[in-house]
Amino acid sequence: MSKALDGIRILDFTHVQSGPTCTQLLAWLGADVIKVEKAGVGDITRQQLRDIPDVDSLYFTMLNHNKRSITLDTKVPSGQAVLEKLIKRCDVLVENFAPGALDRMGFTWERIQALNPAMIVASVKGFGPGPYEDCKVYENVAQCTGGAASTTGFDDGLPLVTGAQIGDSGTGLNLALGIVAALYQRKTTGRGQKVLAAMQDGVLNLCRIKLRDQQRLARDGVMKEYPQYPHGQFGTAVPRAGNASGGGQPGTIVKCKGWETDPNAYLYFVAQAQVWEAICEVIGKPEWLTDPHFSSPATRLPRLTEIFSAVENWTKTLSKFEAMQRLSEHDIPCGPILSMEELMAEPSLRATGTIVEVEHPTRGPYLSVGNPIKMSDSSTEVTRSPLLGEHTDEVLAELGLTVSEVATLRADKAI
Ligand code: CAO
Repeated sequence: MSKALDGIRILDFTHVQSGPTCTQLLAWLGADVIKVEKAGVGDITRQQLRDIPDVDSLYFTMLNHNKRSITLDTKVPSGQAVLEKLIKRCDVLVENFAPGALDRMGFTWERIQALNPAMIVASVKGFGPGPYEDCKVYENVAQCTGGAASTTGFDDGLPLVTGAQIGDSGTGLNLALGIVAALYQRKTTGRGQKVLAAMQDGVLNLCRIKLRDQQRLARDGVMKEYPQYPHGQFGTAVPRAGNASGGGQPGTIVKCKGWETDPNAYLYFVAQAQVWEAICEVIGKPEWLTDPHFSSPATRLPRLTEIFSAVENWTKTLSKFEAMQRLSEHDIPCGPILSMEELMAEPSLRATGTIVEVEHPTRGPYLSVGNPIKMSDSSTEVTRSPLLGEHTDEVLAELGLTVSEVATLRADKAI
């Protein structure tokens, strides 16, 4: 089977998480991704959070599948000459260095354009143009500066970061989309372009419902689906809403059987208006059907605590899976809180390739998250991440380097 991005060559200058997420996705879509790493060092994540001594970490392997790795010191002249050849040969350069690093290396946008006017130069940065554009940024900084932390957690607690890597992986996905769009536009213009995905922008984009709520709060002074209503206080900024639903249907997390000892014996329950009748029947509150205090979504809003407590009295008698089964029979939206341990063991996720087992020469088999995008005419076969510099000779040969040029690179410690 052919792949969507067959024939596209990516010069992958990415490291850590955000950029590698982007280039891994492009590789899964069929692009030839050549990861350039510092000679002798490599992507810093190869060594971070190692679980087996001297073996590439899961952090690295899980973000760099289906790529080739070459080592190259791009600050010495012989290394820079190779980089020039790579720029001429590739379609896209992807990087997520600290701001200005590519320029300091001597590869400005103008120079890259002169070398290859069709090249797309795609970057992840922490911030877009503005007061913070020169700052280095990691995941949680982006979550804090993009609006996620101030709106995550409970009213009486600290701002919280979430385990979902919305700043890094989320921004990597944005960049991948920008690259694919730029490749498409190049078909008509023949020109490359710069693509920028800023982590603050990416997080804010994912927090758009909170910007919606900020404007509702400014207008009305209150938001009736928030846990602060009706007894708590609203300030001027959108408060943390705990586990309240961010949409028009109220929801929360309720305890299930075993919650006293199992930290994940919980279920997300949505009190969807369309199935209110079924909810009342299932949780044993048929009297609410005729009670005017509960008859409409609007009259229910000040009583959400009472409603969810009745739901919980019922869910506490069942395991989260039993509760989901019973609720689903009545089309009541809900979802068990699944741990990583449970997700790892879920057969349907293995069957679809969402979780894959990969064989690695020094690590042995490990699990990874596969391509979340499924295409009928461009399948994904996840292959292991490359060892450091595993493809250096192969790529240099493709670039047509002579034996003496390769010897110079070795003498310069550039590869
Ligand atoms: N050969 C020679 N030098 C190389 C090289 C190579 N192959 N690859 C990288 N380098 C150099 C860079 O040119 C840079 O040199 P200068 O500082 O002299 O310009 C240096 O290595 C370090 O790069 P860096 O500043 O990007 O790395 P860092 O570890 O200090 O910072 C990070 C890491 C992530 C904070 C920073 O890269 C960043 O802010 N990136 C943008 C935002 C981003 O993607 N953050 C998410 C990271 S995932 O959590």
